[in-house]
Amino acid sequence: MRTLIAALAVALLSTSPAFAEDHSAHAMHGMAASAKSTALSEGTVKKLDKAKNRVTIAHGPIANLDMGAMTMTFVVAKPASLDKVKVGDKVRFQAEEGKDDLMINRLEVVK
Ligand SMILES: [Cu+2]
Repeated sequence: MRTLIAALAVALLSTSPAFAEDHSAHAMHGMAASAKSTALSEGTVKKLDKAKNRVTIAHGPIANLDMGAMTMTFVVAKPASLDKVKVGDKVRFQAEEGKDDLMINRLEVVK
């Protein structure tokens, strides 16, 4: 009985490399990831620091960063985008990992 189980385990292990090289599964992964990273998150502007190019936002969940709702400060990729918003504005934004901090690539006011 013990040898039968061992043989089964070997058989299972030897099939797994083939499964890992399933290219269609990889393609699906790529699609899901890119759809996620372009998703916009929502929040409210709490503070603007144009000198340091930062904005503090009380944000909802950010799916692409696996982040829950919280208030935090982001660096803004395009300084001019801070001219369009003011404290209290509801915004939609796209954030991703920057060099040191999380970076906002896209920021728009919700009307
Ligand atoms: Cu956060």
